[in-house]
Amino acid sequence: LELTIGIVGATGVVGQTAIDILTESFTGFRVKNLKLFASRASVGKIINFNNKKIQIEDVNFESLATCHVLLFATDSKIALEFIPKLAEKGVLCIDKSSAFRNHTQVPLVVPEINGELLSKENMLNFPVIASPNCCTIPLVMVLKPLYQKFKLQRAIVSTYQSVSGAGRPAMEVLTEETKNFFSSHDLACSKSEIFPKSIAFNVMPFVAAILEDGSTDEEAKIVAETRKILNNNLFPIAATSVRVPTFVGHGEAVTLEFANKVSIQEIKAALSQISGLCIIDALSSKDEEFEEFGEFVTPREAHGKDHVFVSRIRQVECFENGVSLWIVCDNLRKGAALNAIQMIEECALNGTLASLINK
Ligand code: 2RA
Repeated sequence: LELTIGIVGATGVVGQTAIDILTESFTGFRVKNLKLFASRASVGKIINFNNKKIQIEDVNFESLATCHVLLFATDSKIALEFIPKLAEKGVLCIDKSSAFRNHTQVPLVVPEINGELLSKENMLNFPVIASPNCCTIPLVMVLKPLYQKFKLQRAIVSTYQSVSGAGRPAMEVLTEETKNFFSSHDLACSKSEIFPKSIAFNVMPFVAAILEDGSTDEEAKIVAETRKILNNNLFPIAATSVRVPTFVGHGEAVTLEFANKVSIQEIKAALSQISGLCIIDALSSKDEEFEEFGEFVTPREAHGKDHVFVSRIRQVECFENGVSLWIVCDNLRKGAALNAIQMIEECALNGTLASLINK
């Protein structure tokens, strides 16, 4: 399929990662035209894509409606304003914001886990797909197969989220605060435009806003989205989201409780069936690409990679059948842009896009 693809929010870190990924080749579709949309400050800027120069346009309905597929890497406000009208025109809209994630008619998709939701029957009426939060994506790639196979009863998650999750300005804050420390040895814990306290040489149990029940917005998203993807609105899960001074790559420490005893070998066997997921520990055999990772993977090593990596799988005694593990992935790639682009691939291969185009 030859597609005109648009990226809304093209100058942000997720938008730029999507542009980079789209230079690669895919099964089922080819990018015939790429259209880039961003806020007024970036309009007219030129971006190179596959030896073509593309000028950034403002976010306007007429031009958006000429695309076959749109990837929204914007805030919820823009997504809510444009997506319903574009979907009505038959444009496949993939939304990276949280605007539609809890919408009952909109599938929340990680293609390796529940890509079957992107069937023609599901998508033709309202062609909108939500991509989960950057912590939910790697988490459900581990949880869903274990939930289906071994009666997973409970999950406790602590995240270690890099600053790129809060966008490029947050990466600049970390750089500036780090430089200031080395030039003035100033360790005052001061507020910035992005973070309520210093992020350099610090960690913050505070991602996004605090809600009435004392949890944060990010924690509530991880809980609600995981439950939606597991198809169990009551699944017992607790999340603590922590911002750490790393640039790219989110880590998650996860403890699970199963109804029955499950061996580490059984867990590894179940996870090794999931494409895009890679177990790295001292005992599992590794393909050559990941040999240098040794016994565990860190966010810096995951940066630029497409896989979700799982390390440190071990039995723990806090529950009768408890298992703990460590997950890491590139939050801008599989946690955001790559997950969205894999949905285009899925919709090209399963005939959804062809039906939308011929509608
Ligand atoms: C963060 N999860 O890391 C958010 C980005 N969507 O801040």
